[in-house]
Amino acid sequence: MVAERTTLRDPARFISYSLSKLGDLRHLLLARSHCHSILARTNFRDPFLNKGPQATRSRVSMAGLLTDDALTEDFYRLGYCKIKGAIPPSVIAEFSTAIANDLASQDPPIDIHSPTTWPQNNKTRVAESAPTGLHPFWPRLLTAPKLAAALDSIVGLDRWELNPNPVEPGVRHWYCPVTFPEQSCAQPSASAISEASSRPALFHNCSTDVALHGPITHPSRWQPVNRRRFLNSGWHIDVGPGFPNAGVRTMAGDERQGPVILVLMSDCPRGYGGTAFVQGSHLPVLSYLRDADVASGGVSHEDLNAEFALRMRCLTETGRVRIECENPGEGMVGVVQACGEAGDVVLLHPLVVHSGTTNCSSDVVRVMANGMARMKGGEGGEVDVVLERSLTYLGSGGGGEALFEECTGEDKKEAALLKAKKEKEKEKEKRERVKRERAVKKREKELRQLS
Ligand SMILES: O=C(O)CCC(=O)C(=O)O
Repeated sequence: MVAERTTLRDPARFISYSLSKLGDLRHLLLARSHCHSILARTNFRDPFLNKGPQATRSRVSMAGLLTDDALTEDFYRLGYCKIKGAIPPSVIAEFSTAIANDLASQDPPIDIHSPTTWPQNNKTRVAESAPTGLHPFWPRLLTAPKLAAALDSIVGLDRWELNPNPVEPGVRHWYCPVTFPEQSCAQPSASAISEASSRPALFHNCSTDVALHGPITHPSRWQPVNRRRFLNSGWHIDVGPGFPNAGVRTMAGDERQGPVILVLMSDCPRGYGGTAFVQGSHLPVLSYLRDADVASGGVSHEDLNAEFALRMRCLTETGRVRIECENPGEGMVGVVQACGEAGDVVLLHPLVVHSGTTNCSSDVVRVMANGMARMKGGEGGEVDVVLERSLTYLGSGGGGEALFEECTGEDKKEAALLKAKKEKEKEKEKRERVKRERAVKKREKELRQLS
């Protein structure tokens, strides 16, 4: 009775309650979320979860760290938040040793401290490790208090859990991409890597950075790339451990698709290979997912991913993706990088579009542990809290608005034209280089004959 009286005093809960009598839980949640998303624009605080857009309270604690409320606000509005010093140094040290030992046992073995053993070709820039659940650091990693407090605030008390990797081969909950410096990968064929690294740089840097005119390996010139350094091909949304690519995503969510957890295992300043993400991109993805859910009961993960990879390609190839930009301007999207110190954690919204990047340091290997929180069902059996809460942030201006636009035929045409133009320019540069090299050789030969 008390619960019902409380419900009746609150409009959002009243709608929920009434619709619940109709029975369809998924559509009930959507209806309530629509209601919240209207109220969100008037700075509504969600009484159900006691959270929502807010700007009045201090964002910083006495210790100078972001409060859990501020982290939650960043997570839902921008699509990410950073928890400084979340993982104790001793855990980082043990986890790092496990990764190093794992790489040393691979074929060919990689010694993380010895550049001559690092990948020596320009095909892949990343080695992968996934230490098994046998290591003793797992419980301390998975119960780290700052991380737990942030997840309690973002997802809700008792609505998430973290799992270690399995002891035997199986679905891994964590994997660690180890990204080697571009320059070291360049050995022994400098020309091969400069060719690979100079794939058309179509991104705009926000700052008027002089280093833009410097070498492509300068840290300010980092770029989002896939494993094989193809620019613009690494953008994706995480599928979640064990969730099939062809599986259908809906607004009901899935326990395998909670917040993405990036643990920085090495210090990662700007340009040192940190994950790149599109600020605010979770909101257009969410809106697409909601529409697909209403129209046809959801969308497969691979189709969702392909749709937003294509939108990123269109935006990039029409010059509307800006690097290191929190306020990219109308019609543009801003890309930011997960930077920080070993032990910091960056939490990404499960729908954020993100990518690996080039490691432009001269000799620092980027080590990161990438996991995902598992969602736990609530009393009514519903799994997802994050998607539902995110709906209240639609229209809150977190950035990424340009991603709401589908690629138009014109965009696609323009992108194709730009691509063709770039390729022509590259061909021309190559022809001129060959011509210059031939001229030098000819001259050298003449000089040799003269002497
Ligand atoms: O290497 C990175 O920073 C990105 C990794 C990533 O996004 C992924 O594998 O899902």
